[in-house]
Amino acid sequence: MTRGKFITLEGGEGVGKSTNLNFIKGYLQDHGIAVITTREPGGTQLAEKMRLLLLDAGDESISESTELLLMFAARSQHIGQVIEPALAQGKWVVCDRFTDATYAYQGGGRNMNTNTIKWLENLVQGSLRPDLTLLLDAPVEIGIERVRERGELDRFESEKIDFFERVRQTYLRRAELYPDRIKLIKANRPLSDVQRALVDVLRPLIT
Ligand code: Z5A
Repeated sequence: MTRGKFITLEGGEGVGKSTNLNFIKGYLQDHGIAVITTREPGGTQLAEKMRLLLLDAGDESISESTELLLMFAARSQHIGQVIEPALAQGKWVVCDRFTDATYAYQGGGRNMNTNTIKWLENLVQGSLRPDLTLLLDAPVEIGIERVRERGELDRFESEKIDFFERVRQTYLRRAELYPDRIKLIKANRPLSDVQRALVDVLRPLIT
Protein backbone atom coordinates (compact mmCIF):
# COMPACT_ATOMS: atom_id res chain seq x y z
CA MET A 1 0.00 0.00 0.00
CA THR A 2 1.39 3.42 -0.96
CA ARG A 3 1.65 5.69 2.03
CA GLY A 4 -0.67 8.73 2.00
CA LYS A 5 0.55 12.30 1.88
CA PHE A 6 0.60 14.62 4.87
CA ILE A 7 -0.49 18.19 4.10
CA THR A 8 -0.61 20.95 6.70
CA LEU A 9 -2.29 24.35 6.60
CA GLU A 10 -0.62 27.17 8.47
CA GLY A 11 -0.90 30.89 9.03
CA GLY A 12 -1.92 33.49 11.58
CA GLU A 13 -5.34 34.31 12.93
CA GLY A 14 -8.25 34.47 10.49
CA VAL A 15 -6.22 33.88 7.33
CA GLY A 16 -8.74 31.23 6.21
CA LYS A 17 -7.25 27.89 7.29
CA SER A 18 -10.54 26.35 8.46
CA THR A 19 -12.41 27.73 5.44
CA ASN A 20 -9.92 26.22 3.00
CA LEU A 21 -9.50 22.88 4.80
CA ASN A 22 -12.82 21.66 3.44
CA PHE A 23 -12.11 23.10 0.01
CA ILE A 24 -8.85 21.10 -0.16
CA LYS A 25 -10.59 17.95 1.05
CA GLY A 26 -13.24 18.33 -1.67
CA TYR A 27 -10.64 18.97 -4.36
CA LEU A 28 -8.65 15.87 -3.43
CA GLN A 29 -11.76 13.68 -3.15
CA ASP A 30 -12.88 14.85 -6.59
CA HIS A 31 -9.61 13.39 -7.83
CA GLY A 32 -10.27 10.00 -6.24
CA ILE A 33 -8.04 10.45 -3.19
CA ALA A 34 -9.12 9.11 0.22
CA VAL A 35 -8.58 12.00 2.63
CA ILE A 36 -9.19 12.88 6.25
CA THR A 37 -9.08 16.36 7.75
CA THR A 38 -8.01 17.08 11.29
CA ARG A 39 -6.59 19.89 13.41
CA GLU A 40 -4.08 20.85 16.06
CA PRO A 41 -4.09 21.19 18.91
CA GLY A 42 -6.71 18.43 18.90
CA GLY A 43 -7.79 15.66 16.59
CA THR A 44 -8.41 12.95 19.25
CA GLN A 45 -10.62 12.94 22.35
CA LEU A 46 -7.67 13.42 24.68
CA ALA A 47 -5.94 15.98 22.46
CA GLU A 48 -9.20 17.96 22.16
CA LYS A 49 -9.31 18.11 25.98
CA MET A 50 -5.78 19.53 25.91
CA ARG A 51 -6.94 22.04 23.28
CA LEU A 52 -9.63 23.28 25.67
CA LEU A 53 -7.00 23.72 28.40
CA LEU A 54 -4.74 25.61 25.99
CA LEU A 55 -7.39 27.96 24.65
CA ASP A 56 -9.09 28.68 27.96
CA ALA A 57 -7.06 28.13 31.11
CA GLY A 58 -9.61 29.86 33.31
CA ASP A 59 -8.13 32.12 35.98
CA GLU A 60 -4.80 30.30 36.21
CA SER A 61 -2.02 31.57 33.95
CA ILE A 62 -0.23 28.91 31.88
CA SER A 63 3.58 29.00 31.92
CA GLU A 64 5.32 29.02 28.54
CA SER A 65 6.82 25.59 29.20
CA THR A 66 3.43 24.14 30.12
CA GLU A 67 1.97 25.55 26.93
CA LEU A 68 4.79 24.10 24.82
CA LEU A 69 4.60 20.68 26.46
CA LEU A 70 0.82 20.53 26.15
CA MET A 71 1.13 21.31 22.42
CA PHE A 72 3.53 18.42 21.96
CA ALA A 73 1.58 16.11 24.29
CA ALA A 74 -1.54 16.69 22.18
CA ARG A 75 0.56 16.20 19.02
CA SER A 76 2.00 12.92 20.25
CA GLN A 77 -1.49 11.55 20.85
CA HIS A 78 -2.73 12.89 17.51
CA ILE A 79 0.13 11.34 15.54
CA GLY A 80 -0.23 7.94 17.21
CA GLN A 81 -4.02 7.70 17.08
CA VAL A 82 -4.90 9.48 13.85
CA ILE A 83 -2.15 10.74 11.56
CA GLU A 84 0.18 7.73 11.32
CA PRO A 85 -2.59 5.10 11.03
CA ALA A 86 -4.30 7.09 8.24
CA LEU A 87 -1.06 7.62 6.29
CA ALA A 88 -0.20 3.93 6.66
CA GLN A 89 -3.63 3.05 5.18
CA GLY A 90 -2.81 5.18 2.15
CA LYS A 91 -5.11 8.03 3.17
CA TRP A 92 -4.04 11.63 2.76
CA VAL A 93 -4.16 13.71 5.92
CA VAL A 94 -4.92 17.43 5.73
CA CYS A 95 -4.23 19.06 9.07
CA ASP A 96 -5.21 22.57 10.24
CA ARG A 97 -1.89 23.61 11.89
CA PHE A 98 1.04 21.40 12.95
CA THR A 99 4.59 21.96 14.22
CA ASP A 100 5.30 25.07 12.12
CA ALA A 101 2.67 26.68 14.39
CA THR A 102 4.80 25.77 17.41
CA TYR A 103 7.84 27.43 15.86
CA ALA A 104 5.70 30.47 14.98
CA TYR A 105 3.67 30.90 18.20
CA GLN A 106 5.88 29.46 20.96
CA GLY A 107 9.19 30.18 19.17
CA GLY A 108 8.35 33.51 17.46
CA GLY A 109 5.40 34.77 19.51
CA ARG A 110 6.68 33.77 22.95
CA ASN A 111 10.42 33.90 22.11
CA MET A 112 11.01 30.34 23.29
CA ASN A 113 14.25 28.59 22.35
CA THR A 114 14.06 27.05 18.87
CA ASN A 115 16.46 24.27 19.82
CA THR A 116 14.08 23.15 22.57
CA ILE A 117 11.25 23.02 20.03
CA LYS A 118 13.44 21.09 17.62
CA TRP A 119 14.35 18.60 20.35
CA LEU A 120 10.67 18.00 21.16
CA GLU A 121 9.85 17.77 17.46
CA ASN A 122 12.38 14.97 17.03
CA LEU A 123 11.24 13.22 20.21
CA VAL A 124 7.52 13.30 19.39
CA GLN A 125 7.57 12.98 15.61
CA GLY A 126 10.58 10.85 14.84
CA SER A 127 10.98 11.25 11.09
CA LEU A 128 7.40 12.44 10.46
CA ARG A 129 7.30 15.80 8.66
CA PRO A 130 4.60 17.23 6.38
CA ASP A 131 5.01 16.48 2.67
CA LEU A 132 3.52 19.87 1.88
CA THR A 133 2.66 22.91 3.97
CA LEU A 134 0.33 25.59 2.64
CA LEU A 135 1.14 28.84 4.42
CA LEU A 136 -1.74 31.31 4.12
CA ASP A 137 -0.38 34.79 4.69
CA ALA A 138 -2.13 38.10 5.22
CA PRO A 139 -1.31 41.31 7.09
CA VAL A 140 -1.99 40.75 10.79
CA GLU A 141 -4.71 43.44 10.98
CA ILE A 142 -6.78 41.74 8.28
CA GLY A 143 -6.81 38.35 10.01
CA ILE A 144 -7.56 39.87 13.41
CA GLU A 145 -10.41 41.90 11.96
CA ARG A 146 -11.95 38.73 10.47
CA VAL A 147 -11.65 36.89 13.80
CA ARG A 148 -13.06 39.81 15.83
CA GLU A 149 -16.16 39.83 13.63
CA ARG A 150 -16.72 36.23 14.74
CA GLY A 151 -17.15 37.20 18.43
CA GLU A 152 -15.43 36.28 21.70
CA LEU A 153 -11.63 35.88 21.61
CA ASP A 154 -9.72 32.88 23.04
CA ARG A 155 -6.46 33.03 25.06
CA PHE A 156 -4.24 33.30 21.95
CA GLU A 157 -6.54 35.67 20.07
CA SER A 158 -6.32 38.08 23.02
CA GLU A 159 -2.57 38.62 22.51
CA LYS A 160 -1.22 42.01 21.39
CA ILE A 161 -0.47 42.94 17.79
CA ASP A 162 3.35 42.64 18.11
CA PHE A 163 2.89 39.00 19.19
CA PHE A 164 1.07 38.29 15.92
CA GLU A 165 3.69 40.22 13.94
CA ARG A 166 6.40 37.96 15.40
CA VAL A 167 4.27 34.91 14.58
CA ARG A 168 3.85 36.10 10.99
CA GLN A 169 7.55 36.90 10.51
CA THR A 170 8.54 33.49 11.88
CA TYR A 171 6.22 31.75 9.44
CA LEU A 172 7.65 33.79 6.56
CA ARG A 173 11.21 32.97 7.61
CA ARG A 174 10.37 29.28 7.71
CA ALA A 175 8.91 29.50 4.20
CA GLU A 176 12.26 30.91 3.05
CA LEU A 177 14.15 28.17 4.91
CA TYR A 178 12.07 25.30 3.50
CA PRO A 179 10.95 26.46 0.05
CA ASP A 180 10.40 22.92 -1.25
CA ARG A 181 7.94 22.06 1.51
CA ILE A 182 6.30 25.36 2.50
CA LYS A 183 4.32 27.12 -0.23
CA LEU A 184 3.29 30.70 0.45
CA ILE A 185 -0.28 31.59 -0.54
CA LYS A 186 -1.38 35.23 -0.35
CA ALA A 187 -4.62 35.23 1.63
CA ASN A 188 -5.62 38.92 1.55
CA ARG A 189 -7.60 38.55 -1.67
CA PRO A 190 -10.97 37.10 -2.63
CA LEU A 191 -11.52 33.50 -1.56
CA SER A 192 -11.86 32.34 -5.18
CA ASP A 193 -8.34 33.67 -5.93
CA VAL A 194 -6.91 32.00 -2.82
CA GLN A 195 -8.49 28.71 -3.85
CA ARG A 196 -7.13 28.98 -7.40
CA ALA A 197 -3.65 29.40 -5.91
CA LEU A 198 -4.21 26.36 -3.66
CA VAL A 199 -5.19 24.25 -6.67
CA ASP A 200 -2.05 25.38 -8.54
CA VAL A 201 0.06 23.98 -5.70
CA LEU A 202 -1.98 20.80 -5.21
CA ARG A 203 -2.36 19.83 -8.88
CA PRO A 204 1.22 18.54 -9.37
CA LEU A 205 0.81 16.26 -6.34
CA ILE A 206 -2.12 14.33 -7.79
CA THR A 207 -0.90 13.79 -11.33
N1 Z5A B 1 -1.22 27.06 18.48
C1 Z5A B 1 0.03 27.25 19.04
O1 Z5A B 1 0.26 28.24 19.73
N2 Z5A B 1 1.00 26.32 18.83
C2 Z5A B 1 0.78 25.18 18.11
O2 Z5A B 1 1.69 24.36 17.97
C3 Z5A B 1 -0.53 25.02 17.52
C4 Z5A B 1 -1.49 25.98 17.73
C5 Z5A B 1 -0.79 23.79 16.70
C6 Z5A B 1 -5.75 27.56 18.05
O3 Z5A B 1 -5.60 27.34 16.68
C7 Z5A B 1 -4.58 28.30 18.61
O4 Z5A B 1 -3.51 27.41 18.94
C8 Z5A B 1 -3.98 29.26 17.63
C9 Z5A B 1 -2.49 29.01 17.62
C10 Z5A B 1 -2.28 28.07 18.73
N3 Z5A B 1 -4.10 30.58 18.06
N4 Z5A B 1 -4.96 31.34 17.91
N5 Z5A B 1 -5.73 32.13 17.87
P1 Z5A B 1 -6.79 27.60 15.64
O5 Z5A B 1 -6.30 27.05 14.36
O6 Z5A B 1 -8.07 27.13 16.13
O7 Z5A B 1 -6.86 29.19 15.69
P2 Z5A B 1 -7.06 30.29 14.72
O8 Z5A B 1 -5.91 30.71 13.92
O9 Z5A B 1 -7.58 31.30 15.66
O10 Z5A B 1 -8.12 29.79 13.66
P3 Z5A B 1 -9.18 30.71 13.09
O11 Z5A B 1 -9.37 31.94 13.86
O12 Z5A B 1 -10.38 29.85 12.93
O13 Z5A B 1 -8.58 31.19 11.72
P4 Z5A B 1 -8.63 30.50 10.30
O14 Z5A B 1 -9.07 29.08 10.42
O15 Z5A B 1 -7.38 30.77 9.61
O16 Z5A B 1 -9.74 31.36 9.54
P5 Z5A B 1 -11.22 30.93 9.09
O17 Z5A B 1 -12.07 30.56 10.29
O18 Z5A B 1 -11.20 30.04 7.94
O19 Z5A B 1 -11.69 32.37 8.55
C11 Z5A B 1 -11.92 33.45 9.43
C12 Z5A B 1 -13.04 34.35 8.83
O20 Z5A B 1 -12.54 34.97 7.64
C13 Z5A B 1 -14.30 33.58 8.43
O21 Z5A B 1 -15.40 34.39 8.70
C14 Z5A B 1 -14.12 33.39 6.92
O22 Z5A B 1 -15.36 33.31 6.25
C15 Z5A B 1 -13.38 34.65 6.53
N6 Z5A B 1 -12.49 34.47 5.36
C16 Z5A B 1 -11.65 33.43 5.12
N7 Z5A B 1 -10.97 33.64 3.96
C17 Z5A B 1 -11.39 34.83 3.47
C18 Z5A B 1 -11.05 35.61 2.30
N8 Z5A B 1 -10.14 35.19 1.41
N9 Z5A B 1 -11.66 36.79 2.14
C19 Z5A B 1 -12.56 37.23 3.06
N10 Z5A B 1 -12.95 36.56 4.17
C20 Z5A B 1 -12.35 35.37 4.38
